[in-house]
Amino acid sequence: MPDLTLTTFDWVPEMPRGLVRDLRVRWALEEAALPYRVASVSFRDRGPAHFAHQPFGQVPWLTDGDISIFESGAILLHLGELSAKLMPPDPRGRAETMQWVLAALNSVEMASLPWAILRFNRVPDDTPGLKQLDDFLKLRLGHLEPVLAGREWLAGSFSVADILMSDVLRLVDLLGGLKDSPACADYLARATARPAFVKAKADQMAHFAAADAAR
Ligand SMILES: N[C@@H](CCC(=O)N[C@@H](CS)C(=O)NCC(=O)O)C(=O)O
Repeated sequence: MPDLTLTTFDWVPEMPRGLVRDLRVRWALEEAALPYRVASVSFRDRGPAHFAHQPFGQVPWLTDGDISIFESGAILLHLGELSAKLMPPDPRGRAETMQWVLAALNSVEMASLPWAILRFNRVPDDTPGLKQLDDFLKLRLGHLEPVLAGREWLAGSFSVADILMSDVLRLVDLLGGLKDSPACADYLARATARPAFVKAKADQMAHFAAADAAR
């Protein structure tokens, strides 16, 4: 049995609650019914022990015994090796899952995150670069749309690739970016209706609410 501890911040402001990326890891752990603990690290004071696990001073990271892994994509691939509910064990299924994990992070999130930062900050429509970022994201979503219209999940059965892709799309949707992408929106609705997502999100909200109560 693996010995899994997920580390996230002890507290964050209201805004990112429900979006902090420990949710991706919680979701995968809940899907696979793997037992795990949640540990906290200070949001305000990030010391050398934090940077030793996550060189950018961010969260999440996961320890599995004496192995420590940062980057949500790498953590989910590690968990995929532990459960067929997260990654099909056959070579074709593994390859498909891995390619979609990378596509979620390196093709879609790479376009969506800079867009989201500007949209979240409600910059004026004539902000230099905004139109290029809008167009870049639309291009990516336009290519994802027929893929998701033709299948329920990215790599055959539900996998860590779907956790990453739908979590990337969740932020786009919150900022109004899926209005012209009905298949992406339906996929996101399917993914976030899963009991494991619902529990993971509720657990993250409760974790930060408990920190408020303790302050
Ligand atoms: N590429 C990293 C990004 C991690 C990340 O952005 N973490 C955020 C929380 S969701 C964070 O720690 N933000 C605080 C900061 O950057 O100082 C991953 O996917 O794990």
